[in-house]
Amino acid sequence: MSIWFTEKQTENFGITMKINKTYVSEQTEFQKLDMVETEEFGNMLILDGMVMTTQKDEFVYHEMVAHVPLFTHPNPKHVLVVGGGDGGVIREVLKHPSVEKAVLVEIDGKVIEYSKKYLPEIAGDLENPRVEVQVDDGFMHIATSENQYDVIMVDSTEPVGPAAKLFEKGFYEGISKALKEDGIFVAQTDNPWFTPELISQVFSDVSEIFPITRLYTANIPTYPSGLWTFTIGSKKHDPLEVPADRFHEIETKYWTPQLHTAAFALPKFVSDLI
Ligand code: AG3
Repeated sequence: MSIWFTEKQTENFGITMKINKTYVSEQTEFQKLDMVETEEFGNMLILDGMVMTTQKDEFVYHEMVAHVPLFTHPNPKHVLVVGGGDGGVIREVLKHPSVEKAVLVEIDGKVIEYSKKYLPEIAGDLENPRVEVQVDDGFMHIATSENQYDVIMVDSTEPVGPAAKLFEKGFYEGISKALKEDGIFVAQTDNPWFTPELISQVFSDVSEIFPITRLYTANIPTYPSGLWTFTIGSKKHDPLEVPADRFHEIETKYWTPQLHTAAFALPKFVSDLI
């Protein structure tokens, strides 16, 4: 008998994977956390029934969250990751030698603990001396930071449960305050097939606060619809005007200098949302 996991991505549609082993299945202080081994995608972290990351396709999301804003900024030194307790974004951030300090503020310490144990190639860099890990509420961290960061990355879950307030306009206002005068932020903003209104809403909120607002996409097979979006808000630097010589050598599996720009070319039904 084999065991299958389904994430119901909408009321009527889901993704199903064969599970070889369940390592963890527990209710943390904040959410339901499952860590499993899948046959097709390796070990996988699930929060509140939603796929967060898998060993096989994690590189797409983590590279695209980190490298697009970090190459857009001419000299990112001080970086904040909100959420992202699996450590994947941090691993990519550390590939940029200009980054002196990367702060990770994750609300759920259990995500960090189990990622270190079952997703070591994703979480391995959380111990790096350039990284400061805080188990804390990212919303509060933002609300109490001023003029501190060059780049902020919001690596949240979906706008339900603990992450709901990370999709509100007030949060983006806080981010703007927490950023330095030429700061940039990026947030994962779900997919255009099942949550088009969310993309439109976030884009419109962010563009009321940041002079440069852009949407880009990446292909992530285990996320709803596979077509994932990211929204950038920037005070000064435009991700579409990065001088070619800024792209230094970096080891990646998805991101390339060509893709940095190409990711902003949107299908018509997606550009119609913004
Ligand atoms: N954070 C965004 C995951 C959203 C996936 N949504 C879903 N499966 N319904 C990913 C965390 C990776 N560091």
